[in-house]
Amino acid sequence: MTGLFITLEGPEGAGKSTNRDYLAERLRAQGIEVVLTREPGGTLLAERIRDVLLAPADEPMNPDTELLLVFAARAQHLAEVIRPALARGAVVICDRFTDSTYAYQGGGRGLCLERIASLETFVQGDLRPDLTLLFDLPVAVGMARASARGRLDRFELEGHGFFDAVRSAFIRRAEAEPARYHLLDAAQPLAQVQQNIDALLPTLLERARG
Ligand code: T5A
Repeated sequence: MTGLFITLEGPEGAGKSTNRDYLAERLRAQGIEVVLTREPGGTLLAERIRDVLLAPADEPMNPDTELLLVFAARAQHLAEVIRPALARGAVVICDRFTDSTYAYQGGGRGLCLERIASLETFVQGDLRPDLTLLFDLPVAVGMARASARGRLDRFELEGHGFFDAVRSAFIRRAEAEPARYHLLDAAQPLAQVQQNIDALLPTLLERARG
């Protein structure tokens, strides 16, 4: 039995966490087992790596260190949570996954995409998301939402140029793989975004039930 692996991607403040919970509720209401998780994080050890990645620090983090920490957390997360859940047939909904690495470490930091791709294969083998919902919105709108929550993390302290590059990288990936990605306009009111998610439910249920 193999489950369904759904990832939610997009820039800061796009509504991924809000809609991750919404989608999980809708699927659970239909009797589907859903495992909700996030990256970086998802296990005790991976959450400790997340803390290192997100905490602003006096010593600048080398971009290669950042990349390796992201994949170290992912290796733990895959082994402890994602692979076992998929093996028992659950739907895994993950708030960010490797598309974020391509967007932030590749687009934002400018790291070589081939290097990211080789780590992806090393850590994941041939496991890739079945479906990725990309919540797209203008950088300024997302940053305003994220800032309204208060203290900014190490990534959120980056400037607009960084986030423009992140957003463009996500869009390029969605255009390159239209069968896997579903693009959502996350600048719309939440009720409208959730109506658009509801429209996907029949297909998701069909795929989740195999
Ligand atoms: N990272 C991660 C990497 O660099 N490489 C990687 O490989 C990975 C996996 C993680 C950071 O790590 C980096 C990227 C990130 O910088 P995070 O906290 O998981 O950080 O991610 P963030 O994007 O920072 O999380 P946010 O909470 O900021 O964004 P969300 O989850 O997209 O947004 P959400 O749902 O929390 O909503 C934010 C606010 O907006 C409101 C919500 O109510 C909330 O107040 N909102 C809306 N308001 C109006 N209209 C709508 N449509 C709204 N949708 C939500």
